[in-house]
Amino acid sequence: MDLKELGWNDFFEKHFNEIKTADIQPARVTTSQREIYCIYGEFGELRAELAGKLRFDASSLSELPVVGDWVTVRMDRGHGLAIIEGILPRISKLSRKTTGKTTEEQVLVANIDIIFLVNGLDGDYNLRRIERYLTVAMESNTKSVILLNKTDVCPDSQVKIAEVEAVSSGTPVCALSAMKNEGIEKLNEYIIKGRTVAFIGSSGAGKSTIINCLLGEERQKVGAVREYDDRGKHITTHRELIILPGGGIVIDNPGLREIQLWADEPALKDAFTDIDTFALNCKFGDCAHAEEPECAVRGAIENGSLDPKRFQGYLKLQKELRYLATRKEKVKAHNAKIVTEKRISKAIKQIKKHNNKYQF
Ligand SMILES: Nc1nc2c(ncn2[C@@H]2O[C@H](COP(=O)(O)OP(=O)(O)OP(=O)(O)O)[C@@H](O)[C@H]2O)c(=O)[nH]1
Ligand SMILES: [Mg+2]
Ligand SMILES: [Zn+2]
Repeated sequence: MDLKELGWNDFFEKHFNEIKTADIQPARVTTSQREIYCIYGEFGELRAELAGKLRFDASSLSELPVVGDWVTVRMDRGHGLAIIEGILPRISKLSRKTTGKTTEEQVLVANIDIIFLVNGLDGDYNLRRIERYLTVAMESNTKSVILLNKTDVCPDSQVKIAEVEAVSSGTPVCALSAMKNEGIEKLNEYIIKGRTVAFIGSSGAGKSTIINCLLGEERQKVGAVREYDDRGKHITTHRELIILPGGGIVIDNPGLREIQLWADEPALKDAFTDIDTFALNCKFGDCAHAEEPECAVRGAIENGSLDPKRFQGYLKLQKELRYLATRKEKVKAHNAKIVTEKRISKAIKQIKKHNNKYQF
């Protein structure tokens, strides 16, 4: 397989050339399940495992390969396996905070060119959730498109499109019906040979159905949503990178139960450009838009230019991001300690090895 068709470009080439040796080659991760990977390279498709050193040296989850990563591999011909020795730097990544109490980054997918934020126009429709997804996507160094799927079950899709455009901060909005195969052609503008599109959204929004439309076959399993609330049943269970017949690359993702933010405050500003613009006219540069006099953001709410629910949503995300920032600082200090300990243990091992060598 030609690497360019898999998304290889000058950026990866440059980094690969810096570490190139005769027995390693680049490959792209297409699936990853419990540390068993599937990779594509010039050799075709192979199963791969992590080299012990890569796992040992990783100081966090985000340093392990994910779907979309370009990795360097060595062939273990005896076992018909490839061994992943390293990860090439990522051009982009889409991350969330891991679920649960730990403050750790979970990279969902790497090296993506576009994110399709997929929403159903049925019971899945939720403006506040779209704003949350947008904030996550703004952090990723990637362009996004908001897809509003299931126009066939929505009598007022034009109204919904306008509502979403009003909160999308310039991110394009595309309405379609995957079931009726209507509007799919609008996606061709973004699906380009050698470029990678990640599909993100809640379960049941129709990610796999859209991918099947693009593939022209029922490759991805799809499943009905619950009748009483239109929620999906988590039919897709693992991420997968798929090459379309026309050459575009898509990544199907399992529906996200929750997407906790892993972002910094500039991402919030990018997702709420209107509030950021109103704030320029607040009397105080550091206005929190609470009790301060001459607050242009509160003024915008009063004169109807800003929906108070949108502002409440913004404040909630801002609070979450600020809390995350303080947690991140603590974790950073803790991780630095672990790295130092690992270095010391490595140095001790080397000294012991050296001493053994010269013992008679
Ligand atoms: N009415 C209607 N139903 C659709 C449309 N697209 C998908 N569906 C249905 O929505 C349900 C969920 O579709 P999936 O493609 O499995 O959704 P998903 O986003 O991949 O869900 P997970 O894999 O669970 O994350 C299925 O019953 C689909 O047939 C559409 O355009 N209109
Ligand atoms: Mg699916
Ligand atoms: Zn203000």
